[in-house]
Amino acid sequence: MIDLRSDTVTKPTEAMRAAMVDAVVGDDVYEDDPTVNDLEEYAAELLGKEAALFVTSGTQGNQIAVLAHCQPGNEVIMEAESHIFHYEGAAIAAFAGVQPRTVYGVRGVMDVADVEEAIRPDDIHAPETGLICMENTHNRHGGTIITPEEMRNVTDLGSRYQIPTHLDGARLFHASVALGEPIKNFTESFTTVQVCLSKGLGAPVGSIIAGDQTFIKSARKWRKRLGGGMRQAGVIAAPGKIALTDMIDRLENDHTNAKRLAEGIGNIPGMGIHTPVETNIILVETDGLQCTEKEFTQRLYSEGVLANPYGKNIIHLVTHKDVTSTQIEATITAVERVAKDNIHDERKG
Ligand code: TLP
Repeated sequence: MIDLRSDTVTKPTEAMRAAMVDAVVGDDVYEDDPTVNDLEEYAAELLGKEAALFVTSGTQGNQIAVLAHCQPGNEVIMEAESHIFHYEGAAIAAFAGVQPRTVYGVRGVMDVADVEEAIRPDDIHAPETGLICMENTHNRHGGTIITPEEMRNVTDLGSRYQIPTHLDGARLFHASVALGEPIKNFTESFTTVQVCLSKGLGAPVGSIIAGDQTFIKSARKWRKRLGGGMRQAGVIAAPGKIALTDMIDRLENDHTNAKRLAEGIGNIPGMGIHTPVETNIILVETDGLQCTEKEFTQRLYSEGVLANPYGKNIIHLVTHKDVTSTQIEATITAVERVAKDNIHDERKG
């Protein structure tokens, strides 16, 4: 099977597996697991923040940020297609007792005037704006990159209004590699940041959240409350460190494969590419076919390719380290076969 559902499906490398076996461990709730401490120190330095915390998942990292920054009754500004809004089971409402205020962004980039408009005035009727969130790269917009400058427009606004800013950087290293800009350029203006070790970087589990010491102290407590205080967590932190030291530069291959895949699929009659490919995510349009996107992915499955339907007439494909360029060509051939059988026939109407 060629698995293009997500870059979460990657298997740990041999080096990661060996590091798991050899990891020196302690009890991380007592903060004495040396492998976890080493990962957190390394990540804090890499992201240009005072401190960092190893958390179980990207979702947990984002939730901890909301919990640590906000009070119940606050409102959180976020992009309308963001992961926090779409895919986290309304956890910000369930756990933090806050409500989302969505702002639609072009390519995932919120217009700073729209964000300013969404900030609540000091009024007895209004919730207080507790946090502004951004996402980079932007998943549902098709792996689009938000430049450090575009992000700074929003974070500067946050500073002016004294509202903290949080970056969901599940795939931030993809943006950094694609633009050839150091990761710190993307993180420095945010109050807090979350990066995933398991999206494209190949680690089996885990994310990092980073910010100042006060935030991390609060985040550590929230992680414990959420049941995320792990004990001999060094066994999973060890591959996480390898994700950060050895697996970032190779993301360029995934971007090259994604561009080739988009080019190949874009040339197939009946198929289109929704958004120009910037990193490792491709949104494929199936409007020109007479099957639904769900039927299309079922047919692709029988051709040996796993993909996720993403919305009306849209399929989501993601390249990653476990997909070779040969498999990219095989995918194009499989898509071509399925499309040919389903092409909209004008004569039949
Ligand atoms: N996204 C997953 C699904 O939940 C959609 C995927 O397969 O892409 N932020 C962003 C931008 C993400 O794309 C994801 C994962 C997360 C946060 C959450 O990370 P996890 O899955 O570790 O909780």
